[in-house]
Amino acid sequence: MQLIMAAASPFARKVRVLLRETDLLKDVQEVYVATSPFKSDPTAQAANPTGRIPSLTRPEGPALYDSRVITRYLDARIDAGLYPQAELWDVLTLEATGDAMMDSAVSISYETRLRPEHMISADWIDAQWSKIIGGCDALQNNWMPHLNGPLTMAHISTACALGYLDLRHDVRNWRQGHDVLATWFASFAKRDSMVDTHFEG
Ligand SMILES: N[C@@H](CCC(=O)N[C@@H](CS)C(=O)NCC(=O)O)C(=O)O
Repeated sequence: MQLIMAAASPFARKVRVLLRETDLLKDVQEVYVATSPFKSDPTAQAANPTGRIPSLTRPEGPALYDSRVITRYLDARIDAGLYPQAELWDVLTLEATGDAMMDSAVSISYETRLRPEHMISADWIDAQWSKIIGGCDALQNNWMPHLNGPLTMAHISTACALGYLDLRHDVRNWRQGHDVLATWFASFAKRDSMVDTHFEG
């Protein structure tokens, strides 16, 4: 199998952390591409008609895409236990929370990095950032017992979202008012899977 990905993508990082937390890295080749909303990479486009990454080629059918589909598929392949039945709806909601924070964070990156300066909307950026802070609030106020429990995709999605905030939006300081979440992340970020997928660029 091939994972079509970029090192900076938080969505791709979810899958890459999963591969390292399970025994699946040996079965998946990581294929680096450079893609953007304005210019899709041909390999990314061939695997996913919308040109987005990550996508996963697999032997038994067409490529899979959307990180949540890929992580669910890989988990099911080896019964990795990252979506425990007893907590399934909590895990899925938490994974969705991390993904939504990534959506907003990536959208701020596109707004600031890809648009001509005179077209950048400060209101749009502020609105997206308030969604991210809403996610941090909810994680810290409601979900720490889960995040302090056995590893699930909720942990991985949360950590990849926070890691991306550090990568691209460090100056906005998501840690302010989120000390408990920040302490959790400092510890989780030391895992080999996170260190191995850490990107600065
Ligand atoms: N919901 C998707 C989001 C994927 C996504 O937005 N990926 C970005 C990179 S971080 C992308 O491919 N952007 C290029 C584009 O939008 O064409 C997922 O979870 O995989």
